[in-house]
Amino acid sequence: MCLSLVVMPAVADGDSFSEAYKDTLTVYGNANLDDIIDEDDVEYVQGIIDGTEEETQFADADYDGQIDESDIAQIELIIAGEEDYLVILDMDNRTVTVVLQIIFGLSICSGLQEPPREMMNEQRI
Ligand SMILES: [Ca+2]
Ligand SMILES: [Ca+2]
Repeated sequence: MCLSLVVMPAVADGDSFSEAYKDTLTVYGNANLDDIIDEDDVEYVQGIIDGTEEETQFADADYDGQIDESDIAQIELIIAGEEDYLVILDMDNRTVTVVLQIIFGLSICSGLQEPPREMMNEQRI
């Protein structure tokens, strides 16, 4: 069964959003505010816990309001691809928790779908 639930950016504030977060992956866990979640983010959160780095908007990987070891655990799960959920900031500046099992289901579904007819028409022009 294919659900039609897709995390789609709203067009409206897309410009100001991409201005504000130009090169930043807006996923909680991206503690150092670059464009990827990797070991550097683990180190960065450790730095915040140790008091050597500034807290950042996306350092609270599990979004429970505090930055601690559980955020490092969540980031390590993300790196390993084993996270149960992701907390992201969407294009409307809303914080959204995405349960990944749904996404996996969707990507399997969409992989089986034919391209939309409108797209095919456009390609013929
Ligand atoms: Ca990062
Ligand atoms: Ca946390």
